[in-house]
This record gives sequence, structure tokens and C-alpha cells, in this order.
Amino acid sequence: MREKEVPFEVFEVDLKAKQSEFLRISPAGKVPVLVDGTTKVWESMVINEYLEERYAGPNLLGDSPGQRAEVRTAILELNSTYYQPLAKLAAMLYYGRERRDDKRIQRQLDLWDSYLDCLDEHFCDREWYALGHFTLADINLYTMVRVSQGFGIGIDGAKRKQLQSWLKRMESRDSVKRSAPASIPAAAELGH
Ligand SMILES: N[C@@H](CCC(=O)N[C@@H](CS)C(=O)NCC(=O)O)C(=O)O
Repeated sequence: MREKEVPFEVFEVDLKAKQSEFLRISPAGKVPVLVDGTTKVWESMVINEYLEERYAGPNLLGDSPGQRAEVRTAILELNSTYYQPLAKLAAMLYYGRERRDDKRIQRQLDLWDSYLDCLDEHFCDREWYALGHFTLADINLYTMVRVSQGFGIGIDGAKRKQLQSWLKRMESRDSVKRSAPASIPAAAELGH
């Protein structure tokens, strides 16, 4: 939304004690969820495509069917494969939904570590994740890296220089710099 200069408000959700106002909007009880007038959209990829179709501004998906297919495939792969160790770590360490044991935790950490190596290699000969320019795939990957940082797992930039350079490119974008609101109103204020 910041890339497209679309005004918006952010509402914080307590994912360990989800407010009923939030559950009415997000049937799966997951963030992110977007409310745009009477339209409610969830699943980050669908939200991003909705914003792409709904608002002018830079095209972040691709100009041709072939380009859009490349970006969508990249995002699906990031979500269905790369994100999985982080989702499992969250299930064990944050939500307590899955049995927590050191071996399982280590397995997921190792897997994420190996994905970081793949990502580092991916950026050896390109500056952006897909199409040779900034797209929704970069936004998608950036949120994953931020989730991992939330777990205290960095990307080990000294070892993964290409990935580190991409992260710096991302963090130098105005949209990214402005994406951490100083204070976030509670979901109850959504008024639903
Ligand atoms: N595929 C979903 C994944 C969303 C997701 O897993 N969100 C997590 C936070 S990063 C969540 O809301 N978890 C709450 C829960 O699992 O109860 C998307 O891309 O929007």
C-alpha cells in the first residue's frame, strides 16, 4: 500500500487472544487481513493481487501473462515451501500447538538455514526476486525474513552476502522504511 501511496490504517491483533471483532473479519483467524469498505480479503497473496488490481501506481505483478505467471509461481513457492519451517517453529514455540522438542526445533532451523543458502544463491545473478525488478515476490520474501528476525534468527549477512545486499535494497525503499507504525490501534477499534 505504501508502494502505491494508498492511505490505510493498521490494526494490531493479539494472535494469542484473538478479539471477536477480528475473528468476524478473518475466518481463518490469520493475519494479514484487509478491510476495504465492505470487502474483506485475507491470504497475503490475494490481498496483494487485490491491491494491484484495485489501485493505480507502480505495477508490482508484471505486464504480461508470462511475467505475472513468473511472479505468482515465485510467491507460491515462497509460501508453500520456504515459509514452512517458520510456520512450524511458530506452531511449536509461539502458539504451543505442536509438540515442542529440541530435535524438531533443530530440524526446522536447519531447513530454514538451507533455504537461506538457496536464497543467497538465487540473488547471485539478480537484484530482485523475480522479473529483474521489484515485485510482489520481494514484498513476500521480505515479510518472511522479518518473521524469522522476530524469532531472533537473522540471515547471517556476513555469510550470505547476496541475500544481505537484497535486504539492504529492500530496507532502503521508502515504503519499507515507513512500514513500522509508531503506535497501532487495537482491532476493537475496527468498529465491527
Ligand atoms: N498463507 C497465509 C499465512 C498467514 C499466517 O500464517 N499468518 C500468521 C502470522 S504470520 C497468523 O496469523 N497466525 C495465526 C494463527 O495461526 O492462529 C498468508 O500468506 O496470508
